[in-house]
Order: sequence, then structure tokens, then C-alpha cells
Amino acid sequence: PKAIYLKNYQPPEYLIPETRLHFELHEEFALVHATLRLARRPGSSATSLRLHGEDLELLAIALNGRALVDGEYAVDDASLTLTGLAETVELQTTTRIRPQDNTALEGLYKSRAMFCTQCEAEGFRKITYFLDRPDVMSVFSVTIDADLERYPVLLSNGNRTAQSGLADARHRVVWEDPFPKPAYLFALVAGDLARVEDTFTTMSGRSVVLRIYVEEKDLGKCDHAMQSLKHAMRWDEEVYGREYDLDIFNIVAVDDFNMGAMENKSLNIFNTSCILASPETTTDVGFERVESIVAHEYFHNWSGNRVTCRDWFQLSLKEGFTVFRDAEFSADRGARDLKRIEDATLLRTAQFAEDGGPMAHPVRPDSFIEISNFYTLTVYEKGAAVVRMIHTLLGPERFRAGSDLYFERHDGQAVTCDDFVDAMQDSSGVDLSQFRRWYSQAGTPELAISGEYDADARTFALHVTQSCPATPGQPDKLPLVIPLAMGLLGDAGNLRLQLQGEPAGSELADNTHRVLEVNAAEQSFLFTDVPEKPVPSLLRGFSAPVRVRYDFSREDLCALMMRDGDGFARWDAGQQLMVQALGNLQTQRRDGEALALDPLLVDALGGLLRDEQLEPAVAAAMLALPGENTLAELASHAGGADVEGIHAAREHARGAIAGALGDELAGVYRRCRVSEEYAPVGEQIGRRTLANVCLSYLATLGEAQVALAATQLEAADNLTDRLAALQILAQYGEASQRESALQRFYDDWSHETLVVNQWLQLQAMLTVGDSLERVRALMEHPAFTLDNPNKVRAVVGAFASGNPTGFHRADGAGYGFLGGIVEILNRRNPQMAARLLVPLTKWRNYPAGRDAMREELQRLAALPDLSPDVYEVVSKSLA
Ligand code: HT7
Ligand code: ZN
Repeated sequence: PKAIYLKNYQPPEYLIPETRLHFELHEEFALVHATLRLARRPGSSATSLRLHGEDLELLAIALNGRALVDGEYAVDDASLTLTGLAETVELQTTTRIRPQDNTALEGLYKSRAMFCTQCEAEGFRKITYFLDRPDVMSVFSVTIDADLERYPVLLSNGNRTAQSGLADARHRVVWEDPFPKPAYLFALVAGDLARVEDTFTTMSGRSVVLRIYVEEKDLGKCDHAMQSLKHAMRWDEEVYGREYDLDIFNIVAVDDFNMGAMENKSLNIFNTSCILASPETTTDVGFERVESIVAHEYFHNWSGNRVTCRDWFQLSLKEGFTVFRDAEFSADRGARDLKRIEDATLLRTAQFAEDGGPMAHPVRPDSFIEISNFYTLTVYEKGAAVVRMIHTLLGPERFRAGSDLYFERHDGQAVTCDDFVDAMQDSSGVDLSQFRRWYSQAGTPELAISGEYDADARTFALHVTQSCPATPGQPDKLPLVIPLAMGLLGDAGNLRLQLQGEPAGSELADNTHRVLEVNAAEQSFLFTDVPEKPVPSLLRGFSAPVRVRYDFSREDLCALMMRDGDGFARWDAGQQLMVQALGNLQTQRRDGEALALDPLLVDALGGLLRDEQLEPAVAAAMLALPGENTLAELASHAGGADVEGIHAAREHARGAIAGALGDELAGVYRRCRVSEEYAPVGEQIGRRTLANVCLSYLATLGEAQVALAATQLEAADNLTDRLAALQILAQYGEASQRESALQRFYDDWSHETLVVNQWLQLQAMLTVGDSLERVRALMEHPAFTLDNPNKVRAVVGAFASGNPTGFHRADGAGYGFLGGIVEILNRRNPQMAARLLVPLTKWRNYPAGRDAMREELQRLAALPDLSPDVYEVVSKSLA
């Protein structure tokens, strides 16, 4: 497989202003009749054209109505080439495809009894010959013929313009989408589906029909998604001035889907796990995920569909911007600090690891072998953080003006990340030329900061040095523009700030908060009139995707944790204190000393538990220890992660905290367990989360406390409490208790696939006994199949990335197991195979497992017939 490069981008020689497709769906195959109006691009003089096409059987081909014969065109396994073309031509092809055999879930495939499509990024070429690139935008009309009884519902993009009966108990429906779109936004669905329907009146007074199609049995689980959709539509009008543009918006849920959802124009297709929600089958986190993914896909209608990407190197143009939009939507709907905590945790744990690993790439990659491998945390989450920094630097009003200009300038176009930044720069007058480096430079920047207080001069200086480690292909880095949100904490709270160079007594709305613009390798910021030696509160709200190093004392961290004015900074200080304490436990363990948890941390947590004013959700976040993967990521910079040591330290800390604060934990647990009708709303979610965090600490104390989990499991009326209790029983209960609770849960819920998947996942992450043995047994369970991505993620994915001690066991069997699954999926579902591989690519971070992990990658590298997806990940991670 060959890499392709951004620097080699060329516009297409021909455009396809109009596309007519006629599908004949049958049980063994489908026929696709395509009529394409091809028009030479103004400025091009080409007379030949290479169309993309894979896994297609070409049955007929005609140009301008004349059938072509052998020699007048050329076909290979990836393309169809035409020569001697006039300026405009009409190409007709008929291809036969086999959706029933399509296990890769790209293009047209079958999910259970229904046909559906997934065309992003390059799936359309598996449906028909086409210019399958996002800068070729076409107006589509689609005719679908299928058996009436099996497939009464036939859907595609746009408006339904005709329907009729056909011979042989078949029927036909025609859809026309007036908006030109790239092929990756094409969608088709055929099935026996039920639907819920609602309407939305847009800001200009148009009524839009909203429909969610699901299997009949799931009709009762669509309410939350429908409400989420309506909230998202209103929010986009209010915050961005963006109105929906068709009279109908459809969502379809499918069981077999490689990712979460897809924003096809007016026909979003969702993984059932991201759309269906009910208290019995969905946790609080699941409800929040449905809301944010429904919003994300809806927001793409403008940021992605009306204005799309010129090429796939620009993927973050739509994904970074849309993730930023959905994050702000969620923050507005719920608790802003908590959303920032979740997003920062994801970035720090997984994106920083990606940015420091062998697959590191800029937000706008320079090259790729397989684009499916670049739907990454860097493109999505770091890309969103980059857009957030523009928002911070410009402020909300100027950012909105930039967004308006972007949509006005580029509506109906396929554009680049630079076009987005240009619009922000042109509308605000803020020079963003240096800022653009965020798009081209990979790696996580580091800010080394020190503070210097001069009591006589009453000044406090912050000295900031920025650096960024080398990444593959980028040995040298340039300074970036980094907005550093901060404050100064004094004895009685946050101090008023006066920055040297600022007009004296500047009357800012919040005079205890500043955003410093760091833009050079070394810089100092001087605060004047500082009455006492302060503790700096740095990177408030996670204002940039960077690491900060500051030599805080434990007392400083405690002060920030208990008293800073910024919720995110309080949480962050607590996490740093925990990281230090857990690091000390690891050192004690390595040195064979008795383990002793930092009493300062225990005191601080006690203070949190006693603070009845603190919001439960915030208390829960502050009480939770950093995860094992977060600790491993941090340790990868200090000689490598000791998986066993991290696990042991965490378990010891949990026990020590529970031992010292048992009464407080039990009190808070009781206080939070209010009996009320379940609703996935902020206040209730906060109480449940806090109760379950307390329970997970208490369970380390022994049988009597584990019994609390058994009682909770019995009494729970919702999956959040049930699953939390089951997890605790299974992890801390005796073997017989574990097995009977797990079996009973399965017996109760075996009819609900999505609940069973969560049951599988919970077990794949248990650390008691032989985890790998358990995972192998789960794969033999009738509820498991390798053909369903949700099941594979629940068992194999959860084991490899959510069960570090099991996966990294000393004999290397975890690595061999993962490699074996990747080998099986390599051809069956290359996208899944490549994604599953990611934990193995981190081999340099684990001194103990390094050789065995690398050897497993080498074994895979030597296999014949590697898919480009797997080849790219394996070869880059070994380089
Ligand atoms: N834009 C969508 C991406 C997507 C995808 C990409 C590759 C393979 C399968 C896929 N399914 C969906 C999802 C989104 O970001 O909204
Ligand atoms: Zn997206």
C-alpha cells in the first residue's frame, strides 16, 4: 500500500453535477444503475478520467447512450478509466454488488434484516464507479426497488418524490436531494422499520418532520434521542444562527456499525448504541452520549455538509469544529466544568498518548495510507481544542462573526482548514498566522512554568518556557500560540490581577481571571500590586491541549483544590495531588516499604465529603482517582509504565481512603440514595454518580459493605445503579456471589442486546481471577459474535484498553490474544481490526511488555494479505 500526500493535491479533472442512481435490491445481490452527468472542470483540458470503484462487477457501460465495447474503457480492481472524453458526457453503468457478503460494513451492506450504507470516507466506490472524493459534489436522485414485504421502508437523502408498486410484490420509491453533496454523504436504507415522528418549527417558521426509524421492539427507546434532536436544532439557531434546510430529517438505527453514527444529508444513520435510550437499558453516561452524538451529527448539517472538506487531509475542518460545537452544546445543557473535566481527561489520557506515539500526526495530517485510520482523537478532540482556542482568543462575539463569515463565504463548497482560519482572521482582524501551526505541527506542547514572588516590589512573575517533543517526521518544532487561562490564589481567595502593561485598574468583568497569550519559546508575565505570595491557578478550564509543569508543593495543590475559584482548576489540583500520592505508593512498593498514603490527600478528600454545599457531580469527579491509563500515560514519560505497580497503588489508595473515611463515605452514600423516579437529569445524575463512587470505595472494606451493592442491585430501577452494583459485586464479592449475580443479570436482560453488551464489557474489565480466560469464555458465549462491532468493542476492545493488568500480563498472552483477533478481522472488517490494534502500538511505553508487544506486531507485519488499514498501523508502530 502507498501513502498519499496533502502536498500532491490536485483538483478533479471532471465534475459530476448530476447523479441518478437506481438500486434493485435482491436477496443475493443488488444491481446499481448509475447515470452520471460529467462536466470537465473549467480550467482543465483533460480528456480522460479515472473513476474509483472497488469490489464491483461491471455489467454494462454506455457513454452518451452508446454501449462501450472492450478496449474503449479499462477496469482494474480499484478503478474504471475512460478516454477520449468531450467536455460534457453522460456515463451510464450497471454494476452488481453483494451487500449480503459485505462484512467490512463499508458501502452498501446488510445489518440483520435491513440494507444500509456507510460511505464516509471512501465507501461509495464500493457501490458504483464514481469520483469518490469530497471535492466532487453532485445533486443526487435515487430510485430504490425492493421486495415490499421485507423492505416496506425505503429511504435515501432529501425528499421522497414518488412511490409506486411493481410486479412480483416489489415496490419503488424515489428520493431527490436538492443540495449538491459529496458521495460520502450518500445514504440508503431498506428494511421493515417502525418509526416515531415529531415536528420542529424552525426560526423562520418552517415546519420540519423529524423521524427516527428503529426495529418495532425499540420504539419505546426513541424519546430521548428525539428530544435531544430538537434541543440541538434550537441551540444551533440560537448560538450559531443556523437553521435546518429541508422539510424532513430522518434518523435510522442499525445494529452493525463501525463507528457511532453518520451525518448523511437528512438521513443520519446511527449505531443503535448511540440512539436508543431507556432507564432499564441505558446508563446516565449513555443518556448523555446519545444527546451529544445526536447533536454532533445534526450540527454536521452545516459544519460538514453545507460546507464540506476539500480533501480528507482536511477532516478536522468538519470534525474538530463539530466536536467543539457539540461540546459547547453539552456544556450549555449540563454542567460546564464537568464537561471540561471529561474532555480534558480524554485528551490527557488517550490523545496525548496518540500524540506521543508512533502514529502521531498533526490535526491536519500530511499523509496517510488509509484515511479510515485518521478518524482519531487528534483530528476530533485536539481539532476541537484548536477551535476552542480560536474561540478563547477572539471571544464569543468575534468567533460568531467568524463563523457567520465562514458559512457565508463557503456555503456549497469543499474547503480547507486554512479557509476556516481565514474567515476567523478576516472577520476579527486578529492575526492568526502563527496560530495556524496548531494544524500542521504534531505532538503535545509542554509549558514549564515557574513563579517568582518579590515581597518588596509586590510583584509576581510567571516565567513560561514552551517546548514540544519530536514526533515522527517532525524533529523540530516551532513555538505555538497558547492561550493560558489563569488566576492567582491568596489566603482569602483569588486575588485581583494587574498585569504589567495593562492599563492600570483595568475594569474587567472578572478581575481575578486572565488569559495569557503564550507565543514564544520563553516569556515572562509580571503581575503588580500582589499583596502576598500567591499560588498560581494554571490552565483553567483546560484552555489549551498542553501539559503544564509547575513545581507545586502538596500544600499548594491542597489550597487550589479546596479554594480556587475555578471548578476545573480545583479538580485538576486534586488530580495532581492524587498522581503524586499514587506515585509515592508505587515507589514504596518497588522499594519493598510499607505503603502509606499521603495523609494530606486523605484530609482533603474528607473535607470534600463533609462539604454539603459542593455539587454532588463535582464531588464525584473530585473523589475519583485518576484512571490506570491516565497514570500509565504520565509514567510513559518517566521510564515507562509499571502496570502492576499502578494497579496495586490505586487499589491500596482506595482501601486506605475507605478505611480512613468510611463513615463519611457511608453518610454521603445514604444521603445520595434518594428514592425518586428515574430521570437522566443533571441533579439526579450527580447524586447517582457520587453514591456509586462512594460505594466503590466502601466495597474495598469487606463483606458488610459489599452487601450494600447486593442490596442496591436488588432495589435498583435503572441500569446506572444496577450496573454499578453488579460491577462492585463482581469485582469485590466472593466467587460464588460474582458468578450468580452475573448469571442472574444475564437471565434478566438477555433479550436486550445493548444491555448484554454492557454486561460483556463489565466482565472483560474485571481484574479478579484470570481475565484472559474469562474473555476467551465470553467469546464463546452465544451472545457474542465477531461480526458485530459493538460486541467486539465490548469484549476485545474493553479488555485491551480497559483491563491493563489482564492485557499486559507477564507471559504476553494478552498480546497474542489481541493479535489473533486482529488477524481474523484483518480481511473481514479491516477498519475494526486496525482500531483494535491501537493498544499494542503503545509498546514503547511499557518496559516490561516491550519485547512481547513488539514481537506480536512483527508477527502481524509478516502475515500475507494485510489490509491497508492494518498494514499502516503495524508498519508505522514498528518504525
Ligand atoms: N463523520 C462520521 C465518520 C464515520 C466513519 C468514518 C470511517 C468509518 C466509518 C464511519 N462511520 C462514521 C462520524 C462523525 O464524526 O460524525
Ligand atoms: Zn463528526
